Amino acid sequence: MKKKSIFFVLLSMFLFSSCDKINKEITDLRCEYAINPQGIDILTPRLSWKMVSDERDVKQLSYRILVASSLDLLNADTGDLWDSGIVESDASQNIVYAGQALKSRTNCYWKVKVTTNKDEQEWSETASWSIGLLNDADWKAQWAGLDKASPDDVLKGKTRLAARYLRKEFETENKTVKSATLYISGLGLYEAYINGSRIGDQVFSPTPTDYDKSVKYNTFDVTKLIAGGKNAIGVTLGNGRYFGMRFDDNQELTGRQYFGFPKLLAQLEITYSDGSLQTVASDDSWKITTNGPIRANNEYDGEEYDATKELAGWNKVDYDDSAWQAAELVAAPAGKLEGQLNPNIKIMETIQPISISQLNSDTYILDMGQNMVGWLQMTVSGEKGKQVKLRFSEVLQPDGSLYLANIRGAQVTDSYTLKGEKSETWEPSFTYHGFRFVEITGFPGVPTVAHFAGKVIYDEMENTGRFESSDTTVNQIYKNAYWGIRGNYRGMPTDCPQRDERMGWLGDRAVGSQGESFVFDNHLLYAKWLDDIEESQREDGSIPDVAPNYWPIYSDNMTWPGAYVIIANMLYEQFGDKEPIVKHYDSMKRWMSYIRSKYVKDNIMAKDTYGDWCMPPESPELIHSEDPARKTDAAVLGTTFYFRMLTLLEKYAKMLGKSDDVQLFADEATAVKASFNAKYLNTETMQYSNNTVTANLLALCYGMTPEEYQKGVFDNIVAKTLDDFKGHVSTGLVGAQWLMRGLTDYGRPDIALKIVTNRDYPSWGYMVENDATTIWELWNGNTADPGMNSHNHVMLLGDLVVWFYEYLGGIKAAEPGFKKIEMKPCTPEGLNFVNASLNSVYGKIESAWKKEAETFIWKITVPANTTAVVYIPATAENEVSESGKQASTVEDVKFVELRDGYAVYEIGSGKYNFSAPCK
Ligand code: RAM
Repeated sequence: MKKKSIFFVLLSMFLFSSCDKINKEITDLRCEYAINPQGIDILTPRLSWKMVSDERDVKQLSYRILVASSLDLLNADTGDLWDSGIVESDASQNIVYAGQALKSRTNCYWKVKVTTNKDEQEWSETASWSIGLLNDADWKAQWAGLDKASPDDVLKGKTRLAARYLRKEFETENKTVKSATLYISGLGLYEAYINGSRIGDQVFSPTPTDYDKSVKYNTFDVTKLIAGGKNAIGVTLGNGRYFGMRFDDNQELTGRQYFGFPKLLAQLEITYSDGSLQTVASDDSWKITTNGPIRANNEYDGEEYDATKELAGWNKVDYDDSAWQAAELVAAPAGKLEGQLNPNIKIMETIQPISISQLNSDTYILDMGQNMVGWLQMTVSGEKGKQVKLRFSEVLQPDGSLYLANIRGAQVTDSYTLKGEKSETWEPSFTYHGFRFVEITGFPGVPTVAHFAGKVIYDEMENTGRFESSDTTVNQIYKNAYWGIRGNYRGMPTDCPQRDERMGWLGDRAVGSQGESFVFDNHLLYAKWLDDIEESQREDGSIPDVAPNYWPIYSDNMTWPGAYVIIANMLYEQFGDKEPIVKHYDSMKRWMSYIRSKYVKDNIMAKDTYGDWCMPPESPELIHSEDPARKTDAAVLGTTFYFRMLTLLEKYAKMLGKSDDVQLFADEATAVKASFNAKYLNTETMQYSNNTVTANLLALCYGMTPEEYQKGVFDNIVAKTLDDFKGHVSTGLVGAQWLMRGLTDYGRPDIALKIVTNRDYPSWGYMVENDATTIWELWNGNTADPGMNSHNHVMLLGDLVVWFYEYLGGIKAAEPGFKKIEMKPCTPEGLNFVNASLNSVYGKIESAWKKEAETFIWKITVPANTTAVVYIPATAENEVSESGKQASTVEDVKFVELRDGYAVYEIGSGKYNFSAPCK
């Protein structure tokens, strides 16, 4: 060890022993990737933590976990449920709980202590989880509701249904309340109150599922809300996806859009300090009314609220509910009750409108300045009975009125009838809109921007990534992507938030989900979506194109259902979570067997449904290209994806130790590759099929192209992109999944940068040029047929966001979950700096590079307990310095080799500052 480092070790020993405050911390304790989850039904949950340290090369050497059944025990360092003992390991993710068997309602409090190569740490902060109601017998509550419509309701076509209000008063016993827990599911959506206080700040709960297969419930600690003596619990039920929004006129109340009338399951358990338990459970002793202020609520059509019908005090004690009727016991949904682990949906941000203008005497147009998803809060005062109407759109017509053609059949109208108080502030409960503009009619007086606020609503997840560069177009595209991604999370990833669709289309998210995982901690949402997909699998093995399958479309192609297999890989690589692969392997395999036996002939999968969807059309008004030269052969799409599935399943089989399967998938992949190349690769012209960029790119990037043809095939991609598309995007959404990475991997990052900085058609920059603040569904979203023309879709992003982070930022997982990071920034001519960061499961990774006066300067942060392989653009090792010294002489920096124009080093955790002359 060199002298200096001995000095630092001694100094740090002195520092640590002389003060309690240490510069390393254990934070972010998670159970099953969630922070303090309540009511889970996983009996051997996995525990994880992060280590924060500014020091270099910090590694965990051992850990000890304590899990206790009470905080007091944990504080006394007693793990009555589990004491892992000291485990020598660097694992800080997914430690499987191996203590006492956990039962329904168990509260678990836990903490962890680690030793590192630098020191022994103090115990961490405390975290917790609780187990929900595991057995049918635990549920005393019964499903209650009203299985019929009231006079204002409409059960045909565009449905209309008033919200249902349920209430129950109860008295607590004359003892001290130790704890109170509410287990609740309200279908489609619920809002719950105890003694007038709202329980939780979630909206649109529980998150949507195929209710015939599963139903989520939420668990809340409501101890603080329980009063001595009389108490009241009240719940409002909205329709959500349970009471469908559209029925066929001739087929009343049928189809996958209709599960039933709203219903409630609620169980409040009060535990007294003497250990006794009081249960208040939903049943027919509750009262119900449909005669409240929410007259209609529907995600497509909006919410109608009549404040004159407010039921003042209905969710508090001593309310006169004699006009209400008794709730009925109704049939339980067929689906299995499950504790919801994926995040709830919440108001995540509030934005102020930027302007308001008068369109005609009674009509105003409000501009939020951003295409957003959520709802509008309004403050108004006026005469009782006056009605204000709000209609929402993403764009305006040239005359300044709303452009509603692309909303299709959605009515997107909220209305509020005033009760006549001095000032009334209202926002809806059970609807949401995708909008930038709002048409306001009937507003008493003159509305100003101050009367309104935009509530941005999506799943509560951390915004884990930051990205900016020296290019303003790139930055605006990233911002548009950020708004589009957050706007299309709704307990499932949706295709769009504004028209009468909002469905979980699989193909849109295949690679997009990976890009999104750099921006948001979307792990639990996608894990839940894989469950939705599995639940939608048919007996015969077929996987649909939409899940949950509110639109049952089983068209049997590879590119849409393939997202099931691809996203499991994303969760493993990006978050280090193997579980989705373990859990879904059999279903994936079953799907592949189904496809194989039904469609694969001579190793070719020729069935496809959507083609290279949304290939930029040759003329501005087309939705889809009609030019055969732009269309990629169905069999090319089908077979390249089929091959990709085989290679992923081979990888999964290996991980799971299924050696027979490994062999089967590997052999089949070899055979498919050979047949595919024999049939579609022209070895003279080195083109696949009709030479579309997508055909060549998929074969190349999936590793199907024999080595000797790879350069030729890539040259064709380049020629086609530059000659026929003049350096513009040359694929639809299937090819776009590999476009940016493919161009960069094979040596043309300059073309990738050109594609992303274009401001003319077709490009993401063209959208920006045309004032888009989100990503469009179509490259020609400003001119195409409005029938399929959402202004907030994320599918055309392809691998763009992955490219921003992995390539421009140089932040890529070399080992699952970023335990080892490959930091290899791509620094093309034309970009002068990139700042990127990702708060990974191990901690924050940062990469900020700039070109300054002929010098490339790169500051990076590697989280504790991880390592990185860093690539500095350089032609010789001695050109590279770290914090002012030649890099190879620095203690914590290990030179590996010169490779492909980079000097490669291995480093441990900490902050580094590299520089080298610009190449
Ligand atoms: C559209 C959807 C979706 C796409 C399908 C094929 O209706 O908006 O994004 O996946 O078509």
